[in-house]
Amino acid sequence: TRGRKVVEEFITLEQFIIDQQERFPHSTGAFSRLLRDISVAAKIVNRDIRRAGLVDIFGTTGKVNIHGEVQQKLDALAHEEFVRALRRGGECCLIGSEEHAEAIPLSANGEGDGRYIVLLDPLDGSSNVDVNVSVGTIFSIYRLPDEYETPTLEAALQPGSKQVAAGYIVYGSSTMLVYTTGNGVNGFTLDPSIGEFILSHPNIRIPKTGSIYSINEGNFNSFEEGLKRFIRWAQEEDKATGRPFSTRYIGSFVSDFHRNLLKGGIYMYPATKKNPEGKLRLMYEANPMAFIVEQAGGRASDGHRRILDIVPEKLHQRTPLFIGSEELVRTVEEFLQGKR
Ligand code: P6P
Repeated sequence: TRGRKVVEEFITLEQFIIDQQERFPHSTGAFSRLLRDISVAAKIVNRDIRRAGLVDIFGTTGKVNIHGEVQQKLDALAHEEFVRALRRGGECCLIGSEEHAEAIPLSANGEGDGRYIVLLDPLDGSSNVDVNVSVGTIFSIYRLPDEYETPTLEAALQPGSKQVAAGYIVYGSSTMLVYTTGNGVNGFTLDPSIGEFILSHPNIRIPKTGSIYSINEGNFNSFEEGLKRFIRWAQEEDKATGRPFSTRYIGSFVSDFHRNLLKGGIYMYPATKKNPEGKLRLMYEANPMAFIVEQAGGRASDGHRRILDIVPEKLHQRTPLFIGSEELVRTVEEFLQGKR
């Protein structure tokens, strides 16, 4: 240590994945390689986002995605980077992406033996990039059920309870990758000087309650009565329950979710006049975050049903979403179900 800074012990994501794999002696390593492929794509997208202001990748492609939303160039770039990384890695046989109307089979005509399905929101909240607000990627991973020889959309439409892993990358003041495989939730921060994700938030637990709520109150008039009552309740003075709550709404789900996961709080995107089914998509927004929040001790519902129990019918179907600290989600459910 003569004159040299003693490097703190740190664990890279790669090392963490290998350590986790050793808990499953029969594992072939395919899942570990899939997670690595995702982390490589995340680093590439991170690079693209960090330089967005410098090269012409702002603005839109002029195309609209299947939801009628103008596709930002970075949306398309992020989608392509993840598809390329997953195709190159060979462990994924089918991708469902917000940016693509149909599911994308990767092992065309049966070649390749990838047995994992990845659902993806390549860049959620991308309209925030050109105003320098954090955005994120969300991913959800299923196994191709044994009864399927080749991957089909039907094989992808599994309830969230069947996910083998879920995670997100938040491209914020630092870039973090947070994921679960059903053994708790762990967060890794990218050290750009060495290009490695370093374990920075081991075993994340969401506080049982909190005093932050995230919702677009511009839609207040179209909220159902129970939700209006919850919001009025949240704004009453009651020191014992930390009220009045604070609202924090960034307009970027991954960022709002990540802050609430660490500090406690609830994110709500209910049915509104403009989005009568809610705005968030079940397969690649609500399900992965519901898996993560439950693994961290929180709760996620559509106001009546557990998100992970919803049996999907369409790749891009939407759902109302109430997600975060267990007590806050239970409270809003009581208001929505007329019990308060
Ligand atoms: P609104 C971004 O488009 C997004 O899908 C989420 O990231 C965000 O929380 C929400 O929509 C914002 O929607 O209707 O409040 O602008």
